[in-house]
Amino acid sequence: MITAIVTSDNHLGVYYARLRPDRLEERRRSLQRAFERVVDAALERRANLFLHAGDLFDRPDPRNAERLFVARQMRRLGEANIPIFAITGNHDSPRSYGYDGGIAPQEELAALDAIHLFRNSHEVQSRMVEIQGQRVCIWGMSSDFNRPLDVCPLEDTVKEHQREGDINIGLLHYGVEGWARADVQEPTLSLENLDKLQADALCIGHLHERQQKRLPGGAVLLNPGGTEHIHFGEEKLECGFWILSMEPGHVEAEYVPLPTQPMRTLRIDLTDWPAPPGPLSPAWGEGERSESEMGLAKDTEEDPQPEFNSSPVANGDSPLSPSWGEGPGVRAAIEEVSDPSQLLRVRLSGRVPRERFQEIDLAAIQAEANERNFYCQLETAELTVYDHAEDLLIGYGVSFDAGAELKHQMQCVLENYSDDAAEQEICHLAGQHLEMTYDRLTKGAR
Ligand SMILES: [Mn+2]
Repeated sequence: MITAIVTSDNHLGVYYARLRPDRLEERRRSLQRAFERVVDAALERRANLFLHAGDLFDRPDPRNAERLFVARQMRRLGEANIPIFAITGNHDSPRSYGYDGGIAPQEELAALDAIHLFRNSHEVQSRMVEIQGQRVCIWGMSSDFNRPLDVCPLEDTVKEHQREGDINIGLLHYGVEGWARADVQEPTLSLENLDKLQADALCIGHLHERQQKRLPGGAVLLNPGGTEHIHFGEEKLECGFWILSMEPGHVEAEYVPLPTQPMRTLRIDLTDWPAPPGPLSPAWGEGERSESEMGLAKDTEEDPQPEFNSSPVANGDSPLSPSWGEGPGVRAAIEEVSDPSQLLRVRLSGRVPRERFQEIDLAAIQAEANERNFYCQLETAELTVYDHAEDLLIGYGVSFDAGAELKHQMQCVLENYSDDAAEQEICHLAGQHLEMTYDRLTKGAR
């Protein structure tokens, strides 16, 4: 029996914005450890082949730390006489000829004869090796995501392809018809062309969900998926690698799962959360928050608590409510799911009036959640902010025009603060001055 270890999508060196530098290093180390476990398995099981289906690195120009790590792992395999065959994926292929001289990071290892790289991205290249008296043909084609989206990347090369060897194994890195998401626009391999290749096993990287399928011609189609969760949204996917056991006319695949760092997405819809105080209501912006404002006290005569699911539309007379930005609401929800070893994504969504949105201290929530977790990414892209007075849609997320926002706030103050003409005039002048100062200070910066 000939055995091969199949892995892909290790994404070594991946970067996370806003992850503390020491934790970023730790995270990158755990991605390395996942790949190291695959190499460990190859050594323990005395595999005959180590097959890599692309995206070993997260970038075409990995850091020296990742290059050194990979060199050491390849050396371990080399010392155990396990040959390595690899292709590049969309992440570790330069997207243009100018970028890094158009050279993939795997070329360095290939130049030192540590791996065999199928570097060509427009036709399948093959290599024959003899293992246990069998002629094993391994072929591959590196990925090129600049290809036309509507043509299977194998369309031209499949016509020339001849089956060779007693056992025939292919390496590719693209989405696969039926497995790829319909809404993602990228070149996709057709099952028809894959079947025409007459392989015994087809190892295809790229999609991070592990898959296995048998084609009509008998080939085993394998997608290893990742060896760690790379991006949020992948937390439910298994991580691991495949072990192929092959003899002529017979292929079996065993999936080996790998442990992962906890990852989670928490969705908080703010639409029906308790209403905020109306504009310029007594407690607005005043000193310390009382217990009742924090939502901790029972209802009182003069300060009744709104229902938890009360209307999000507030008016000037609305009662005081828990300040959900600062108070127990969002923070409690995050605290409940927090775990010091976890990568947490918090997705705020829903329709929220402007005043309530301004109450949320996003930076403070982000900072606290980052303390309670290994990492927290706070997202507001699904949050719709509107002006409840005009029911006017202001924007999505947090990227407003600060100048326009300032003017709108001044307008609100003018309308609500006082009926006295002299006071109104003072407010108006103050507003004009503020506006001019803002424009002067941000001139050229916008
Ligand atoms: Mn990929």
